Amino acid sequence: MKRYPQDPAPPKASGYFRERITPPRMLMTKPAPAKASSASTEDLQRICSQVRRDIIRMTHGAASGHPGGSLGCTEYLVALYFKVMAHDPSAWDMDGRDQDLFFLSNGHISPVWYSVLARSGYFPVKELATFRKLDSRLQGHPTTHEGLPGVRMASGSLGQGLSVGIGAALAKRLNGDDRLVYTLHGDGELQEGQVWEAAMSAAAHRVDNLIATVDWNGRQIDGDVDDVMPLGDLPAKWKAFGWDVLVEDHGNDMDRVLAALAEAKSRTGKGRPVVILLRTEMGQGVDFMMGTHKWHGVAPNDEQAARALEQLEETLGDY
Ligand SMILES: Cc1ncc(C[n+]2csc(CCOP(=O)(O)OP(=O)(O)O)c2C)c(N)n1
Ligand SMILES: [Mg+2]
Repeated sequence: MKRYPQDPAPPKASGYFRERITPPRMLMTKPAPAKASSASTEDLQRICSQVRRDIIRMTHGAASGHPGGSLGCTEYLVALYFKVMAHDPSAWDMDGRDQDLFFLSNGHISPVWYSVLARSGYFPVKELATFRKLDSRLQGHPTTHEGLPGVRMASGSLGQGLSVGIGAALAKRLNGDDRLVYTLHGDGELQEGQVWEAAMSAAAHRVDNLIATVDWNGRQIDGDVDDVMPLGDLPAKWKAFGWDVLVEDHGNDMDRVLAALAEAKSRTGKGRPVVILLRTEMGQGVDFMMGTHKWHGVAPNDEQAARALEQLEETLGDY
């Protein structure tokens, strides 16, 4: 259409969109907040035992997968999903507004995450039997393509979870949503450069509604982290990148994990992102899987699975 100088100017794009933008979330009625649970330490330890059984049975059933890091991160994930996070599995959606969010960046430890998701009500526990099977929603590394409730990003490729977590935390800030974002990373994963770009940006943008945790087990896929590519003074590094740093040396002690998460939470909202450097033991709970990197990504055979299960009490019923 031909335009003449006396015609009123067309609306600017910014004005056009401003008129149609949804009202800010903070002006809407908030749904009932998702509640954190009141589970006792003993309850949580019993859940850990069952989750460890699931990890052994899933990797054994698939004859592949990553039991080592999964066993080491069990206390952290059980604490998070069964006690600390405010979340409602029955109201799960991708946005997770008004809920605490979790992103697993070291996606190879999917067995522990899938078990915790199922056991906390995101999908049927019996679906754990499909781990790593064709057409299963429980792929070896989580993806969003399968539509598995609880999974909001793909994480087979290491190094991306912090970037995604920061984006989610900024979105929460924009939406007036005061819930927190939690992320988990492997220590070997920290060798990926994107992590440090993300760390820098979180400090620059004062992303203080995010709690990142590093599974500081000292092991990675084919050796000890110190032998493959040492991380140096890790607490000093995170501090230098502008983060509030917490070191917890007992990442497989439920009370200590709970205390670390509570302390981290108390440090949110103060202008800096928070990181917990959590010392864990790869293979924790199964004697012959501890003290080595060798169980990073090896499934137990029949005899090994039986020996492992003898060490882990069945507390909630096997799937
Ligand atoms: C970008 C990228 N590089 C390499 C790999 C291959 N890889 C999978 S797990 C792993 C080791 C990661 O070590 P860590 O994060 O410490 O995990 P842990 O062995 O402690 O479970 C590597 C290098 C990958 N998945 N993605
Ligand atoms: Mg590691």
